[in-house]
Amino acid sequence: MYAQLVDTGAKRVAAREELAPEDRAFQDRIDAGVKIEPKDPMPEAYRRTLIRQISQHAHSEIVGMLPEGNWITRAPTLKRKAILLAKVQDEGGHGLYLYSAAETLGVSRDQMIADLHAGKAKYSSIFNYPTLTWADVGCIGWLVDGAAIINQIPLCRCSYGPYARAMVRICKEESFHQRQGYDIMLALCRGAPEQKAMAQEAFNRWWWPALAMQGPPDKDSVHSAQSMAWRIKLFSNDELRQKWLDQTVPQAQFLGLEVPDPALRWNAETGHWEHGPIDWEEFYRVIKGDGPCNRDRLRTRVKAWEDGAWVREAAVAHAEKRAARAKAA
Ligand code: FAQ
Repeated sequence: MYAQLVDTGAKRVAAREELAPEDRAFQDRIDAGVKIEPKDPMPEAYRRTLIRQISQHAHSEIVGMLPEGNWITRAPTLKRKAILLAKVQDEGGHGLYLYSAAETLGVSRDQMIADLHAGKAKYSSIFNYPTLTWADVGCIGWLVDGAAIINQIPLCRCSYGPYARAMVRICKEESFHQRQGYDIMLALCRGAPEQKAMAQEAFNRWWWPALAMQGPPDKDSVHSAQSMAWRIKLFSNDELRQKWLDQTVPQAQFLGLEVPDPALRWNAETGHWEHGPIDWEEFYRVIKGDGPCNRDRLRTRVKAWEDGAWVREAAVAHAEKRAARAKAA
């Protein structure tokens, strides 16, 4: 269902002396910490890498509305419902900022959405898992938004100006999201034994997909080296995963939840937690379109797009009428 790796033209990181003079000048600007803006000259592969990453990030935010959206009508209290509504709406907003940031690179929003719907563009693996109980909403906020913040705080300092600026506001909102998820888990873990059991059961299902969502291990990450040279990525996938693990294990312990990894251990020498083997076969299956909910997620997005056609047409007609009226006046 999914296309294979998008060819950005960057197969390996070229040594400085191999670069054409204009690419060397570009790399010098990156190395000096200069932000690249839309009208600045940039290598075609840099532009394509950013379009790939930013559009996939935008798609993740939009598709990411679906698992939690599933619980808006069933949130346990009015307060939880109001919070969840606001959170899901924030994710939609993040998608829109990110589509705008990607548009500055010369790709149209319609094209990006067409690529998503055709299965050519990816979105985060994590949103292909189902939300079976209310505790899943807690786990998404706590674990998934927690992982997203760790990935996204460094992106506020990435080399491409519009992406970095979009990330600043997004990160502020994500930190509220993470806390609301943890608050749900706290309420469940301090509640009745059935609630605690529900929290543990959801945690067991989300743990491994959340650990994998920072991307393949560094040795298999095809884009990391070049993206780090261009300061699109400031940390590697494994570095981000480690930060998430070190942050999350003590939080799970505070909740009284058991991490579903018999090999999990604290390494006193390194001062880091270590996890057991991740099932990368499952990860690749999911990102190629064969996860538990991939088909359902895409079907829902395509239907929403088709059902909304009349709204887009009406908005265009309205804008044209206003422009014609303004011209006549
Ligand atoms: N899922 O060479 P790398 C959120 C793909 S937002 C699917 O390591 P890269 C907020 C990758 O695209 C979550 N595909 O790639 C929220 C590439 O395939 P391609 C999204 C994945 O780009 C919370 C291939 O594997 N965040 O959660 C995944 O250097 C709650 C090889 O991988 C972002 O997008 C994956 N997990 O590093 C919303 C952040 N991992 O493109 C709602 C920005 C890897 O060649 C509710 N993105 N792949 O076909 C990034 O930082 C990077 O793109 C990575 C991947 C780290 C995701």
